Amino acid sequence: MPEVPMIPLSNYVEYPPSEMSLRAELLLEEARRRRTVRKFSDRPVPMDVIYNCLLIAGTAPNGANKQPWHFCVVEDPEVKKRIRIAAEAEEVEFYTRRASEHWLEDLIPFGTNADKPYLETAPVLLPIFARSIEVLPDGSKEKLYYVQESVGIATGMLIYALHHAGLASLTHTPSPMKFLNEILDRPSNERPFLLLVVGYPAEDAEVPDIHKKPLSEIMTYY
Ligand code: IYR
Repeated sequence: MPEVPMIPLSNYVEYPPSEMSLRAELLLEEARRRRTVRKFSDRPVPMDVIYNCLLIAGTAPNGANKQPWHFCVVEDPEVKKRIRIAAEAEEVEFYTRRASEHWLEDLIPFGTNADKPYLETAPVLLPIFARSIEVLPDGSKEKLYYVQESVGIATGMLIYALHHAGLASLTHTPSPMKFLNEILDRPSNERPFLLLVVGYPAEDAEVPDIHKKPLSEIMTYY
């Protein structure tokens, strides 16, 4: 094995068990306050918050540290409008033809339909791309590893960072999302992963009355 340069793990912080318990409890409380929002205010958000949250997402563990993600930040109303028009066209197809009866039934509690006004109302759209192939400066191509997992973890961290900072978000996944490459001029080795809608909730925002499973249903202890 070749010798590789390593540095000491210097930033790790250990908390006494009682403090650890409290930190986990407080974080759970905060996590339970997070709700996906579908009605946004048009109030602008502090952009430094968005940029720091993206940097937090960029700290995600990922395959061979290739960091196979790219985040677009869309504030331009014209670009938002183009995204809305293209997304709604896909959603009309989804709701009228592509989705199975079963899928449409499962969506009833959420009250969703093909109208996506929030794609224009919300102050910031964050289209997230996954880079499955790296194009090197000499034009040669390299396959990347665990791309879905890596970008999924980064996106989860982004959603939580935004929530922690006090912003609401919506994970929007029109399918297919190829139109994002065209509108945002992203290269073909980047695949649209998810479109995160970000802002303050509208004053009259409502959320579905849904609940998360208890530990006994999501965990098995051995
Ligand atoms: N992409 C569609 C449909 C949709 C699908 C699932 I699964 C959801 O959890 C919510 C919506 C839409 O955004 O309406």
